[in-house]
Amino acid sequence: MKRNKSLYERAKKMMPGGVNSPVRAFKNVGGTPLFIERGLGSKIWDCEGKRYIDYVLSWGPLILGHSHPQIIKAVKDSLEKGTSFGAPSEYEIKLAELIIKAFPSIEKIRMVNSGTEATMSAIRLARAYTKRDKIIKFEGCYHGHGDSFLIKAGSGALTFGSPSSPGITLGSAKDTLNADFNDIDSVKKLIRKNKGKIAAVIVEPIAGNMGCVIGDTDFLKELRDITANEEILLIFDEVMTGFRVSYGGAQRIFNIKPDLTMLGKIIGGGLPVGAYGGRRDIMSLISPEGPVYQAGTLSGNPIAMRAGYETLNIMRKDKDFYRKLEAKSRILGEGIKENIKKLNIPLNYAEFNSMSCLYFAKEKVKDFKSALKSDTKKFAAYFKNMLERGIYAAPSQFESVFLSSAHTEKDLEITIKANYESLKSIYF
Ligand code: KE4
Repeated sequence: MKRNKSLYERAKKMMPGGVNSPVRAFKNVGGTPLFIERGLGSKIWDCEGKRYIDYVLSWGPLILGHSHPQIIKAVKDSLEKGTSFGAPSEYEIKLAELIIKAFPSIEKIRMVNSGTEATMSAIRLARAYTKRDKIIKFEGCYHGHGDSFLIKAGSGALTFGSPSSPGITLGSAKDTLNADFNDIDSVKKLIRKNKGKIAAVIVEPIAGNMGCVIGDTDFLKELRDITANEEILLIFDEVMTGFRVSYGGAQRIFNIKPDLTMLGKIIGGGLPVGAYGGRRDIMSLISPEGPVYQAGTLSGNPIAMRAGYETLNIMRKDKDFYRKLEAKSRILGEGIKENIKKLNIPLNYAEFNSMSCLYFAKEKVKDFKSALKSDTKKFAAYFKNMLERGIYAAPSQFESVFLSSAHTEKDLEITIKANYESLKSIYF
């Protein structure tokens, strides 16, 4: 039996679905998940020695590619001094300083271990600050697996067609209201019906968990105005977009100042890190400064802080980093759009800087409902075709794919060719 298969059989005996995060199980595309042995630059190798060009990049964190020499060196250096102290260390300050400098809306920040922890903590903080219970999120947006968010969420929850997970009490679900992404009237309606009861609106400014759906500028700006007028906190979930779409995230591009921001992925350089931060008057409520409790054994882990610090530093020092990355992203996008045109097939390619999604849907995807119109069976066939051609993309239609500075023009050429051959074999 092939090694991927035998590992998968063993894994399924030990872990639910044989994985430690559902979307990795290839349930949405079928087949056996690949057990990855190593990564270098834009490539990963599975346990059978097969090489892939990687566009998942650990779901976004590896913007510099796998095993970047400076990151490896820094992590090794940190490792030799110990792995965890459960006490403050200097690199927590150094990483926090870089983030606060890059995000003017963040005056104070707290490091945690995942995006989920960041969003859960931010919501608790918003409720404490406003003394209100309800939150508004958007159908198809994903903010981690906290109870408050698994109500018509995106990412894996959407992939499995289980918009709300069992095990969530009515108590938590009743305080989560769902609006429609890019539809400001749906927000106004909820605010009218819940006057004075809403603590926060949380949004992915660019929704990377129903594929790649860009927030309309007017929608986001109106969201900022309405929440400010109603004394509702505006929370930007930039776990995916932070340091991805620009060094200052989506909020710099849209020039919008949220009250709280969540970060993750890239700020850990591939190690487990999440963070939430924002206005000083709000963050000062967090323990031990204030009464809102939030804690974590491995929060601010020195190795993870060092990996994140080195990652951000490399990007900060290269004034051309994002221009070069986005130029590559445009080459990939133009090539795929050219293929769609040449083959005359009804697909939609959505992109925003170095994140993108090929939708198997006729019309432009602008929200949850239109994302659901995608032909997930055709997507599954496409995913398999690309995998056979050595391209490792996200195993779900409802995820974004990412580019790294390690991807070469040769990688893009191979990918565009594989895209053409795969689409041709599915449609003709
Ligand atoms: P984590 O708890 O997975 O670190 O972060 C949750 C999260 C919060 N906010 C946004 C915008 C996110 O994209 C995520 C996590 N993203 C998914 C991929 N779409 C993680 C992959 C997975 O669940 O295995």
